[in-house]
Amino acid sequence: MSDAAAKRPDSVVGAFVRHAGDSPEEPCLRFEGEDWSYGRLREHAERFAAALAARGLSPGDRVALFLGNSPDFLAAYLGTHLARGVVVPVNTAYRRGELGHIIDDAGARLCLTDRERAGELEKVRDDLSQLKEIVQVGEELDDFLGAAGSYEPSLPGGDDVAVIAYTSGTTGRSKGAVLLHRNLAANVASVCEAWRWTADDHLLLTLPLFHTHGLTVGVHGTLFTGASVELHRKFEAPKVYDALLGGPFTMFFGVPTMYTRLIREARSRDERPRPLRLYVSGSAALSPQAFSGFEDLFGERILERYGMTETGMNLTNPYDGERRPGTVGGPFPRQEARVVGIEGREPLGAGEVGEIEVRGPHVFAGYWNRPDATRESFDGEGWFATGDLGSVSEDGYYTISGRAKELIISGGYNVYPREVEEVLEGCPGVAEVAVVGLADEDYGEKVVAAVVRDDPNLSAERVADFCRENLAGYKKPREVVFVEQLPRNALGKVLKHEVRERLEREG
Ligand code: MLC
Ligand code: AMP
Repeated sequence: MSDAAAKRPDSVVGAFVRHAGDSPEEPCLRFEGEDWSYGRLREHAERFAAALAARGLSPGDRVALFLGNSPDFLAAYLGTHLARGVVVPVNTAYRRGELGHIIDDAGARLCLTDRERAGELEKVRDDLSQLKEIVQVGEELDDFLGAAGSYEPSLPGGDDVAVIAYTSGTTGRSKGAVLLHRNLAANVASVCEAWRWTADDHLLLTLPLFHTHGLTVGVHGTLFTGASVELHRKFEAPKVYDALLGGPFTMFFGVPTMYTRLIREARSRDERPRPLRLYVSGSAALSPQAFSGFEDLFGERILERYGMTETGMNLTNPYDGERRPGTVGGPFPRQEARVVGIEGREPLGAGEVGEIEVRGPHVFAGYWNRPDATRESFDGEGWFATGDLGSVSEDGYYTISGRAKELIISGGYNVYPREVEEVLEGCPGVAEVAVVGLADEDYGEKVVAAVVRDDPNLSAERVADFCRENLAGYKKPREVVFVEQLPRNALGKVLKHEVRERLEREG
């Protein structure tokens, strides 16, 4: 191992504690006008750790975080790690079925939530036998922290589980990706090196913290380097534009929808923000039009990169070299990627389209309690099959051209058609349903359902509402089209491409 590698901390929380010890007064976080130094955030995190310990949390026990972006989220995240626990972040849009499954599957014993989300959690609480306690931010959290005794926090080891992050599943329920502290530390070290992230950086972060992009890139990079972040509850284009006009930021990270909305915002304004050091896009494909539209208005070439929950960041356009629109660049330092044939799994040459595989210290340890799914995703030599289709150019730029998995990405959120279909099949009046993704100007792709109804009075609104009651809002079909029948092959399988073509023609 090189000297540099040997000095790299094997956990993000370890790096955070070191910065907080060396420079407790340095700014770490700004949230709704309030400043949090490294020392203050560490103190809050340690109190959370102590409170968990007082409740009998043992190393490896799971703590679910079902709350919006806030300093409490960060303190609970770091505090759980300081108590040697495992964090299970939960998408705040999830409804009872999705929420209950994750908390139950992970066996979380405590869940931190906020006022907006607590009601949804209450609906499933009785079914969650392993969940001992729900703590709501505010008075309840104050009491929880107040009951903590003295506690000497200890840092987790690199091989300890840090996070179980749930990814939507192609069939049935979502699976928990088990990420070790050393996976996360290795990935963030590579990201910081590739993007020249230093303690002088100040990030504007409006992504949700419960997903990879906001958490393991935005937050981890900040804490790993000893930099600072201004965190917003959510992305709102006018507010972000104002912040960019006035703020001392060096970086902004977003999904393509955020960039297309910022372009629209810029077109309605006379003033332009001064250049930042780095704008990064990921989680879904950035269109070449958005890339050039942004460059025209903001004077900067967005750096596009490619990642996923199981691996963190995999491929990146170069910081110094050419940022090529429509591509996601090449592997981060110390990580590998290749394209293989879908059937034979043989490595393919430049320009040939196959499935992208990745390998390296950043790749997760496997799916929680799903040895079958873990086995299916890895070959015997550590290569992880991403499920994304693509090719690599002679000079090493990867292009994502499709998906081996049937997946819709709407505004950076993943929606598996099967999950929506399963819910809609339970909607009274629905006989058959096929869900597909169609192009959408704002969200990139949108969820559309073709429905065969056996109740002629069933309305499109009712179908969407039924979905909304049972699934996160972003999974709800934006359009519902009633059809006489679904096209099927000789084996009775629905021909999705025909459904899509028909809906495109009629849309
Ligand atoms: C919200 N809504 C969406 C939506 N987001 N509908 C479709 N697609 C989406 N992405 C719906 C809500 O359910 C609600 O409808 C209505 O829109 C208004 O809600 P909102 O919160 O005001 O939404 P909006 O401003 O449109 O949000 C857009 C967005 C947000 C882009 C700001 O979706 C977002 O923050 N996306 C980021 C996702 C992300 O972090 N992905 C990273 C995954 S990690 P109703 O009817 O319910 O009221 C990953 C790996 C990697 O992919 O490489 O990074
Ligand atoms: P998730 O499982 O939520 O982490 O989503 C990961 C998926 O997002 C990947 O498997 C890709 O399909 C997609 N993705 C991430 N970044 C990009 C990108 N830059 N271009 C296209 N797709 C992307």
